[in-house]
Amino acid sequence: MHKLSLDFLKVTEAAAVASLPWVGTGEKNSADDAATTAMREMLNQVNMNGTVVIGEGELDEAPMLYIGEKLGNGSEPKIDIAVDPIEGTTPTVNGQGNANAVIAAAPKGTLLHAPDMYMEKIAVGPKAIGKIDIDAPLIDNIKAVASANGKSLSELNVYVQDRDRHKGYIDTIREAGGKVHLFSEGDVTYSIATCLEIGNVDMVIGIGGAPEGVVSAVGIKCLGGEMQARLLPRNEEEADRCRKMGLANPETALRHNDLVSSDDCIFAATGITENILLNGIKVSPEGNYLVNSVLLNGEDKQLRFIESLYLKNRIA
Ligand code: VTB
Ligand code: MG
Ligand code: MG
Repeated sequence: MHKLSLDFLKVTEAAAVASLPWVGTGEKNSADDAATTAMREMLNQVNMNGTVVIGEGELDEAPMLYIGEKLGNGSEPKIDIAVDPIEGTTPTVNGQGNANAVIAAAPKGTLLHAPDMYMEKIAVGPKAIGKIDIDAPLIDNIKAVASANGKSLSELNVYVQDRDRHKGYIDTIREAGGKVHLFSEGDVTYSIATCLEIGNVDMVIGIGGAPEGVVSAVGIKCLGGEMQARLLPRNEEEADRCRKMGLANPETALRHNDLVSSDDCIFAATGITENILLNGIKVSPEGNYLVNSVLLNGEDKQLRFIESLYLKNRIA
């Protein structure tokens, strides 16, 4: 499986390069279409029997990279794929930072199949594995992570997406003396950062997209951190969609292994616009693109930052 790493790198690079013309245009649909088309084209060239398990939507609502779509040339291995061609469409089309093209893959049957809905998530780095419990009160988790990371509560840096729905979390963290860092978009990047020595991210907590949750869980698995989650169906219809995907109790706690159960997994991300993990694509005066990516796999657990130069006359 890890032998396909470079193929997945090309997939996220293609999606990011295809997004670039849409940076700052305000055209969300066009940006997503361009990235999705490019990602799908590349995925179909990979030697694999792939199935989208986390995609751009369900069969009836997404024309490409929908859940259940078969990808690749059909040869072994059989792979589950989670995609987000643009993780951060809003910042992309608003010309702001925090957008990446991301993908995660793992052997068939080892990734959570989840609809596109909200999910509560906790992500921590390697020092805090075994210390979090999504069923426990947030205050207990904060204290456990501070202690595992060798910090006092006042030294703890918790990253939370800037949304009204997170007021309760923010108040609890601050009342406990912890530092809250609000970010506007892109919880995958911050979740991965919990495992790296950048930004001093001790913990990410909050409610975001379930697709982004599964993609993050793979990246964190590759880096030896931990993630736990809980799907949050907002009505019976959403709960039904979960059940149809095999989740008998949609609101049950999802431990890291429920999100991704194999170590033989791959995570790739390419920067579209600047973020704490990656530089955005830079265009040289000659029109060449400098493209930055991160490539992780759960087998050798190495972290690879890869810089590619897309020459002007080779850019589609
Ligand atoms: C979340 C988060 C993503 O969009 O899905 C968010 O996980 C959507 O939240 O990283 P809102 O509905 O509150 O806007 C991202 O930030 C970007 O896709
Ligand atoms: Mg997206
Ligand atoms: Mg997204």
